[in-house]
Amino acid sequence: MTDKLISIVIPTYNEKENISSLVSVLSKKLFKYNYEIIVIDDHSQDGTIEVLRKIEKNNKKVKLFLNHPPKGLAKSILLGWKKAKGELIVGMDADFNHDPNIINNLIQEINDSDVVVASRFIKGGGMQNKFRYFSTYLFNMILRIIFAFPLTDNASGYYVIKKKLANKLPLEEIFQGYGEYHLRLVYLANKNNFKIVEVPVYYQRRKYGQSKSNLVKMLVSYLKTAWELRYKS
Ligand SMILES: Nc1nc2c(ncn2[C@@H]2O[C@H](COP(=O)(O)OP(=O)(O)OP(=O)(O)O)[C@@H](O)[C@H]2O)c(=O)[nH]1
Ligand SMILES: [Mg+2]
Repeated sequence: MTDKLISIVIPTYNEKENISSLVSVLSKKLFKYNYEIIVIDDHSQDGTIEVLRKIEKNNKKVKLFLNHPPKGLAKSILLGWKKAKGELIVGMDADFNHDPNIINNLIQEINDSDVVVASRFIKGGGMQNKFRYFSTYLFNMILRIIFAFPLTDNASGYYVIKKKLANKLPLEEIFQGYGEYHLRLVYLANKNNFKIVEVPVYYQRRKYGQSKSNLVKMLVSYLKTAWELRYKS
């Protein structure tokens, strides 16, 4: 698959300290591939946009787009998917939670599957933040047992997907809210009989900057999303 264009889609909000080093790790890892890096920023206030404009000038593979207000993680990612020209889309965070060093493992697995998801909960995976690790593990057990979700890590957010197939899914419905989009994506991909494979990933703590996620809010909206997928879709 090395000849096919791969679009790496990265949403950013206040990631000034992370984005340059992420782009440089990705460039090293992906040198043998045909790729583009699509960054969708949500009008960051910390200078991320200025940093990205400089990167864009020197690196033709990097393309910056600004999300149209209102601000939103999932809708930013959808904008990235729409701008992506690749046959394969890779989704990942900018803060090094999603280890860029294993990106090639994800890309290799897509040869024999439709979707590849990086999982913290299979052999070789894990998470530096042990509280998050155990709470997310428990949450994924509930997703699997009660709501019939397909994966060990349904809320991963680090994935590769074949764009042609992805376009068969109701993308405008999927990409709403915050990280819930990933629950909808894997649930509906499985329901549509896409072949999904998981590869292990070890989540580091974010390198610099602050988390934008609110755990309690996330738990409530993720459970609501799981309920809707299981009983209303
Ligand atoms: N475009 C856009 N990007 C966002 C928004 N919120 C977060 N992001 C980006 O989405 C990614 C994930 O955000 P994080 O704050 O790290 O959230 P998280 O990984 O779920 O939570 P942590 O485990 O606490 O890091 C990062 O690349 C953020 O910069 C948003 O509203 N719009
Ligand atoms: Mg993060």
